[in-house]
Amino acid sequence: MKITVLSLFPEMYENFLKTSIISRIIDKGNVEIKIVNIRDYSLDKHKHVDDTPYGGGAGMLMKVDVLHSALINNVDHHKTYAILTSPKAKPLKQKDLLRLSKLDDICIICGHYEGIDYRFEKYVDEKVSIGDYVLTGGELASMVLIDGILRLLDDSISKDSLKEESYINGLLEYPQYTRPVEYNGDRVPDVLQNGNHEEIRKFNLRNSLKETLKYRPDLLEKRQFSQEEKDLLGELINEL
Ligand code: 6GU
Repeated sequence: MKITVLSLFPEMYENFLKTSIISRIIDKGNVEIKIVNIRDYSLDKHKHVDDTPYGGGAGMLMKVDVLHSALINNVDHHKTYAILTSPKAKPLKQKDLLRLSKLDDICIICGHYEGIDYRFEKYVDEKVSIGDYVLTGGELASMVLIDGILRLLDDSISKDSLKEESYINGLLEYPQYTRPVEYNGDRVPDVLQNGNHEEIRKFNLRNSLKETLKYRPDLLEKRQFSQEEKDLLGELINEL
C-alpha cells in the first residue's frame, strides 16, 4: 500500500513514523509512506498557502490552486483515492478503516485554518472526520487514519485478536486480566482460571454486554442479538 500525505507540518510525522509498531509495519516492506509539504507548491514568492474568504468572515482558507498543485504533482489522480481530513464530515468508524485498508494507493490531504476553498472538494473522493470536536488541523487525524489502517495490514496481529476487538462485533471488549492473580485485594475472576472454555465464553460475552450497556448503549440499539445475548441483557438490565 502506498500512502501520500499532503501537510503544512511535515515535521509532525517524524516521531510517529519512527515509533515501534508503525515503523515495523512499514519496514516489512508492503507500505510506503510519503509526506509532502504543501508549502512547496505555493505559487508566489512569499510561499502563501492561505487567503481570506470571499464574502468576509473570520480566519483564512487554504488555497485551491496550491492544494491542487500539491495533489497532481505527487499522485496519479486517476489511481489514487484522495481523502480530505475535515471536521465537516461523517466521523470515522472501524468499518471505514477496514474498507480503506483494502486500497493500494491513498492520499490524505490535511485541512487547516478555518477550512479550504470549496472548489478543492471535487478532487477528493472522501472527507473524513475523526469525531465530533474541532482540532487545529488534520495532521493528528491523518495519523489516526494511518495507524488504524496499518494495524489492519499487519500480519503479526492475529486475526483472532481483531475479531474480539471492540467495535468489530458491535460490542465493547470485555475486561481482561494478567498476572498477578491478586493485586491489592482484587482477584482475577475464578471462572477465567478454571479452563472451562464454554463458561469463559459466556462470562466474557456477559461482560462485553455489560461494558457496552454502561459506556455505549447507543451501540446496542443498532445491533441484532442472538437469544443468548437477549437473555444475558435481560439479566443485566434487571441488575441495574
Ligand atoms: Cl479530520 N480535522 C480537524 N481540523 N478537526 C477535526 C477533525 C479533522 N476530526 C475531528 N475534528
